[in-house]
Amino acid sequence: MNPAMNPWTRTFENALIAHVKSLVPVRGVLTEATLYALETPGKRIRPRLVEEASQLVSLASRPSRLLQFAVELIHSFSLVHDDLPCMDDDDFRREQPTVHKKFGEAQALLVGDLLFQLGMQTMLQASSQLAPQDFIRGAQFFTSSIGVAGLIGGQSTEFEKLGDKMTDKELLTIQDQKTSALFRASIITPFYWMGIGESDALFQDAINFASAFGFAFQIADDLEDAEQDGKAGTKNILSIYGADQARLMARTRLVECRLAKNFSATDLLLEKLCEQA
Ligand code: GRG
Repeated sequence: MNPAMNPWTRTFENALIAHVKSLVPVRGVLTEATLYALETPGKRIRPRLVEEASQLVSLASRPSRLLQFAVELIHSFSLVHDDLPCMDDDDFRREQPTVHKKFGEAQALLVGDLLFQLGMQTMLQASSQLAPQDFIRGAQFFTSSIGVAGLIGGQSTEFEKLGDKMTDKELLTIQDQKTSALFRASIITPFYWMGIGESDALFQDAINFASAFGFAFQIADDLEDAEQDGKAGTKNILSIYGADQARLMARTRLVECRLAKNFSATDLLLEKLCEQA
């Protein structure tokens, strides 16, 4: 099943676009290019994880929705910047021309910046509906997942180590920061926003699931890449463990998580890890 086709995803996408239009009244190339980046058909896995984590902890629908928008805006920022010539230099994303191919490099850089700003603004909008202490703890966790120990830091270390002999441990840390950190933010921020912290067993279950999910997601993504363009020589989890062992580890780690069945994306991932067997 293409998750982009399910009704939840369609409703989410319509709501996201309406939300962004309400925040960006000025029309021009920057707005057009930003909407283009958001409208290309993504899987919307992270907001779906927010939705299901919110149900687990009974977070109200308004702050949950705002967090879903925020995480997708941040994810979109990272994709637009990651595609730039100075980064991964990709011409296509989601089978459509990348933002810099369609609108030029300078605008694409600014689109990424704007998506980042909109993500932060949106996350802040949830503050009025939450206890201040809970909001701040969640907001700190959320923003840390983007920063130096999160996706921006992971990307930077990857460039720093490029060409160097990266150790297995370094690679696993980079991938945890680049990929798992935003999944953890999607699942854990609702917990903090409901006043549930580290001392709670459910919180620990959620951390375990989020990290296992990130690990399995990265392996599924690497398997897909290997199938499509067989980037031999690139160090990744497959080159450490071998494809079969990596697939088995990912599946085992995921199904052993107590919360695995609470998140619909688990099945999607297990399906992907099987398809490629
Ligand atoms: C801060 C510039 C910058 C980059 C951060 C997230 C990231 C690092 C780079 C994106 C490229 C990449 C391969 C990241 C690993 C995570 C990943 C596979 C992202 C793609 O996520 P999907 O599959 O994408 O959820 P869709 O298109 O469905 O939204």
